[in-house]
Amino acid sequence: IKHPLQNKWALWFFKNDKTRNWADNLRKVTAFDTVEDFWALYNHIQKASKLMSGCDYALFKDGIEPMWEDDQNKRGGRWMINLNKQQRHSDLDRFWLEMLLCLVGEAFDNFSDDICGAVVNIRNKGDKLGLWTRDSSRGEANVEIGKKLKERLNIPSKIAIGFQVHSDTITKAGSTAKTRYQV
Ligand code: M7G
Repeated sequence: IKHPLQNKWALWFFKNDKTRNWADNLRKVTAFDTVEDFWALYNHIQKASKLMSGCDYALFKDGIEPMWEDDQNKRGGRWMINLNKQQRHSDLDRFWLEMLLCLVGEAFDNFSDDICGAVVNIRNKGDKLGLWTRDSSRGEANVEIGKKLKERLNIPSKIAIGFQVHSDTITKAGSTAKTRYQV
C-alpha cells in the first residue's frame, strides 16, 4: 500500500501559444495523492530548466485552478522568488523541487490551509517561482509561510523576498506590483 499525502495535488502545464487565450494554454496534467505517485510523476516529466521559455508548471491542491480567478485565489497573493539568468543552472530545479516537497509534505504546518499551490515560470528575462496563498489579509499566516519557504530554500537572510497580492498583480505590469509583506 502506498503512502498517502495529506492533500490531493494536481500538476498543470502552461505552454505559451499567442494565438490562444491565456487560460486555453493551461492544461491539467494529472492529480495524485500518494508519495509514490508524486515521485513517479516527478521522475517522468522534464525538469523545469529544460522547458521552453514561456512555459509554466503549477502544482495546486486538486480543485483549485492555478489562476487568479479561482475562488481560492482571488483574495490571495504569492511569495515571489525572482531568479537571474545564471540561476536557471544553479538553483531553478532544486528550488522548484524543494517547493514541491514543501507542498506535498505540508511544511507550513499551522498554515497548511492557507496554501493554494506553487508556480514556476520559465522566462528568458529571468525565471520566477511563486508560492500562492489564499488570503492576502492574513498577515501572520503569510509571513510565517514566507519565512518557512525562505528557510527551506536556504535563501540567505540578507536576500529579501516579497509577497504580492494578486489583485495588484492583475492591475500592474508584471513584477512591478507592490510588495505587501517581506521576509
Ligand atoms: P505571467 O505568466 O504570470 O508572467 O503573466 P510573465 O509576465 O513573466 O509572463 C503574463 C500574462 O499572463 C499576464 O499579464 C496575464 O495576461 C496572463 N495571466 C497570468 N496569470 C497568472 C493569469 C491568471 O491567473 N489569470 C488570467 N486570466 N491571466 C493570467
